[in-house]
Amino acid sequence: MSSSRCFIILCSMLCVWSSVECWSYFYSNTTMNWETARAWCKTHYTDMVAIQNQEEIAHLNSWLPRKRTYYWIGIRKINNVWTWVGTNKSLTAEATNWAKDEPNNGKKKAIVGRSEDCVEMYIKRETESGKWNDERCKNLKTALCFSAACKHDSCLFGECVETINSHRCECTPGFYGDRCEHVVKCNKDEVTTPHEGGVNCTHVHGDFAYNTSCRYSCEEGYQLSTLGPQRCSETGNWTETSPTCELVQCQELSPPARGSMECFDPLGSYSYRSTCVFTCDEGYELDGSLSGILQCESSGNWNAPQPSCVAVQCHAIQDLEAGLVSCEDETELRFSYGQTCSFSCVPGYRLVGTSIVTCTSTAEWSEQIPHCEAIACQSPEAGAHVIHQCSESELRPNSTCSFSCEQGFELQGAKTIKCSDDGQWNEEIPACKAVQCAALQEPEHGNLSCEDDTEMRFSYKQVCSFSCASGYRLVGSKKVTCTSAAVWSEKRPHCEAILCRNPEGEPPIITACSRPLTELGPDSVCSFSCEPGFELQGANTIKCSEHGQWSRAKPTCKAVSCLLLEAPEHGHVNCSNDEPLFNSQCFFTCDQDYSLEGHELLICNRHGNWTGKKPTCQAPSSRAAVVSTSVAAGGAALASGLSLAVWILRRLRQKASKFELNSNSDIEEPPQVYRNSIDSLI
Ligand SMILES: *[C@@H]1O[C@H](CO)[C@@H](O)[C@H](O)[C@H]1NC(C)=O
Ligand SMILES: *[C@@H]1O[C@H](CO)[C@@H](O)[C@H](O)[C@H]1NC(C)=O
Ligand SMILES: *[C@@H]1O[C@H](CO)[C@@H](O)[C@H](O)[C@H]1NC(C)=O
Ligand SMILES: *[C@@H]1O[C@H](CO)[C@@H](O)[C@H](O)[C@H]1NC(C)=O
Ligand SMILES: *[C@@H]1O[C@H](CO)[C@@H](O)[C@H](O)[C@H]1NC(C)=O
Ligand SMILES: *[C@@H]1O[C@H](CO)[C@@H](O)[C@H](O)[C@H]1NC(C)=O
Ligand SMILES: *[C@@H]1O[C@H](CO)[C@@H](O)[C@H](O)[C@H]1NC(C)=O
Ligand SMILES: *[C@@H]1O[C@H](CO)[C@@H](O)[C@H](O)[C@H]1NC(C)=O
Ligand SMILES: *[C@H]1O[C@@H](CO)[C@H](O)[C@@H](O)[C@@H]1NC(C)=O
Repeated sequence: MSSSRCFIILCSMLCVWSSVECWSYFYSNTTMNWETARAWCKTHYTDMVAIQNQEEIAHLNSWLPRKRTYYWIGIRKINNVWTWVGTNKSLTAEATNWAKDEPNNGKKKAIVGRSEDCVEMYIKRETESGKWNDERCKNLKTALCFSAACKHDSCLFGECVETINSHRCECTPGFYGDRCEHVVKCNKDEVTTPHEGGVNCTHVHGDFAYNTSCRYSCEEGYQLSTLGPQRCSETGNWTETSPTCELVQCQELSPPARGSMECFDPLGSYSYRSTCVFTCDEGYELDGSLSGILQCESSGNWNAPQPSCVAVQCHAIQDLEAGLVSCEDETELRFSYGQTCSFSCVPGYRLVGTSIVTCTSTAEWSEQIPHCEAIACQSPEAGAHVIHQCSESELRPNSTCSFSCEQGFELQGAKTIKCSDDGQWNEEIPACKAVQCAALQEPEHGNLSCEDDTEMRFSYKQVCSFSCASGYRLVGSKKVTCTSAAVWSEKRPHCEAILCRNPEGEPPIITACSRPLTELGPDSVCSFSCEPGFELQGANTIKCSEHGQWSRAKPTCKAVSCLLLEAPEHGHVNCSNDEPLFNSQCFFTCDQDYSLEGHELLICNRHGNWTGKKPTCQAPSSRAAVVSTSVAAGGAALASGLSLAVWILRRLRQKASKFELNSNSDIEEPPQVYRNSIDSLI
């Protein structure tokens, strides 16, 4: 169909009045499939018809001629969605105009599987005239085209809307006018420049017109009262009233616990440029932050987190060697200011130093940290003569030391001492004392003298000596020594009176002493005599010497005896005793025919002399007896003088054992006169 078949009904009037081009419909004089129909529309006109309202449908139904195959319109199923191909907008429910039971995708015609993706419009049909039906796109139908009235510059700031045989402009908000050529303006005076700030407006469509956007800014430390930009809206109102610049506020601060805070606010409290200085109480210090000064920054933030005051920390205390630390607080704050820790030692150790320390405000402990020291007793200082031995090198509690003494000494005190838990010996350290022998007394009649005259004089190794008064002598050891066994080396001596032995003898000796026989001390004298018939042999007097010895030997008594008489020649003698002792009688007889001349009986007298001369036996003729008797008497006298001469002679010769007396005396006495027939005959 050619463009000449343009129907101008209302359009002609409108077009003239508004001097815009008209919206017109055209249709082909042949049938073709949908694709070809669309291409044909686009080649000769604007596009296939897009049905916009019922009014338009009614217009077409009345205006178009009836065709058996009806008309293709600009709706097609794309991706299963019915879409206006001209605008690529999907078909809305209210805009649909389907015939009854349509779209059915061809089910009624039983061509199952062949999709009916294109739309035809019934024109001048008996029923359902002006309604839509889905059809296969390959079918041949009349193309229904339109020619748009809107050109690209029909509306400046709006959408050109096609109307039947005309068009109109729908202005975008903010614009008005037939061609949307006018822009809405906002009140310029409402844009006020804030104190401490500025404003910068960007004009898109004209000064302070729609979409003019004003950006505000503030000096450092100030912030806008509103956040969003101020824009001129399509109603000509500003979206926002002009903001003000407000001083930046930082978060309010509070003084820290255990500390204080002082702030300097040049602009406002806790505001930009405010400075707060934090200080801590004694014993506390700022935690972590480098400085205690906080400044409010233009960002509204403090330059550092608010510091807190923490207790100063004393250095950590380690457990003691052999000891324990126990702190009041067992948390990690146990070494902080004001905290106390106490110390103890394990058994056997004692604390040296304080038992409790407190962390001071200067972060130092109040006292030096103590240490545990092994409890030890001092090595016992043993005195002289002490031998000791201890159980260990180190004298710990329960260690023992045993003591003994050198020989001759005895322990004074405990034999064993033990180190107590407090490091003291449980007993005094013993000493060794020389053993003591029994105290010595002076002997009776004597004196005692010891080497040492102190009280130690009877101790071990001491020597004491004894002496006796004159006239006494010591019996026993003169010196005694005290031995290690505490006994004296010797028995104690005693003083004994010096006495001479009792010289008294058995009869016939008779003793007479100057003093009683039991008291014959030095210078005592004893003299001796003999009973009759005996004669004393030796010194008759002896003297007791100062040593208790007699000056000479005790004399003896010798029985007096006469010369043994032999029988005379031719005669016999008959003596009463075998020995011619005192009172012995000898009776002489003569042989027959011989006559006795002289005493027939001789008696031994007390001087050892026979009472007469031994008789003779005379032959019957002999008569001279009387004369010889007298001669014999004279001869005896002569013999006495002779023996004296012999003694003198012996003295001269210095030797004559025959005459020595039975005596140890050096006192020479005159020789005794012995009655001996041989001697007498010398
Ligand atoms: C139909 O259109 C063809 C070409 O588009 C044209 O040649 C022909 O004359 C037209 N027929 C009628 C009856 O208008
Ligand atoms: C039409 O619209 C669909 C989705 O709405 C899109 O995928 C497609 O590309 C469009 N076609 C054209 C030619 O703009
Ligand atoms: C406004 O913006 C322009 C360009 O960005 C800039 O040069 C100017 O300084 C701004 N003025 C203010 C007050 O922000
Ligand atoms: C106006 O501004 C708004 C928001 O910036 C934007 O979405 C819109 O497209 C603008 N309109 C015009 C006509 O400039
Ligand atoms: C601004 O907006 C208000 C309320 O939305 C309206 O009453 C007023 O008329 C508008 N002013 C202008 C100039 O359009
Ligand atoms: C010492 O001995 C007693 C008793 O045997 C014991 O209880 C104590 O623990 C000991 N002391 C040490 C320091 O060994
Ligand atoms: C004992 O000794 C003292 C002093 O030496 C002396 O005077 C005294 O006579 C002595 N006694 C005897 C009994 O020896
Ligand atoms: C000696 O005399 C005694 C009496 O005196 C006498 O008995 C004795 O017979 C005499 N002996 C001799 C041998 O004559
Ligand atoms: C014997 O005795 C002594 C003394 O005792 C006389 O001196 C002597 O003369 C006497 N002799 C005789 C023979 O009688």
